[in-house]
Amino acid sequence: MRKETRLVLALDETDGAKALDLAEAVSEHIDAVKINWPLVLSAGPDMIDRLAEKTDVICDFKVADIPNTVRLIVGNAVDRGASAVIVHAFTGEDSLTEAVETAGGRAEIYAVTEMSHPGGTAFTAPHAEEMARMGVRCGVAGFIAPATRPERIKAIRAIAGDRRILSPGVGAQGGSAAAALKAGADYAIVGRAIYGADDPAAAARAIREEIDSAL
Ligand code: NUP
Repeated sequence: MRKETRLVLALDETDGAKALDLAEAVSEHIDAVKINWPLVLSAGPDMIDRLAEKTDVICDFKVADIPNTVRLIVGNAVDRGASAVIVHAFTGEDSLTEAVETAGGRAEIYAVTEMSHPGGTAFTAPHAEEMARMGVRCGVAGFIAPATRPERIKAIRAIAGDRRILSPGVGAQGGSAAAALKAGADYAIVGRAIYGADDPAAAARAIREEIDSAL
């Protein structure tokens, strides 16, 4: 995954044709597209293949399962062309290791340490550092840490070393891309603030400029 604009589009638009148009419209402002269940369930898993022809695709499936099922999900996403898959870390070392081994050299695995919404403070935050240390042992490419709590990005950065940190929670959830990057994130993940804007390309450009000025 390239690291130029430091912006990842969270493409939770559920209309497949609109999603493809959106990805195209903002392509010069983003390093990758992250897709999640809303798009895949409404427009089909073929969206992975189609988007992967144009850009790096991160499959945000937040895989949380036993190792065998993790292998089946991650393998399917990577075979379709995903550059990265997001998995939950709380499932433990065996599931996380299975994800990393299944992706092999073909794709990256990012582990969720702490979720960005208010509920993320209840169960994920108290164990985030522990999960990040486990992720490092398992060989993940990086972590998902909350732009809504930049001080928590700092805490994960202290453990992650040079692994990558991707931060959702910008815009609609109240976080700022600049603050997330200053706290140690490598990329800001932004959904509604871009795809819900009247002019998504202009919205993406504005966030990208905010990121540039923070670096
Ligand atoms: O902790 C997380 N928070 C979060 O918002 C982990 C995530 N993967 N996400 C995802 O990022 C969420 O599911 C959505 O796809 C995107 C944020 O979208 P938005 O709030 O910018 O619209």
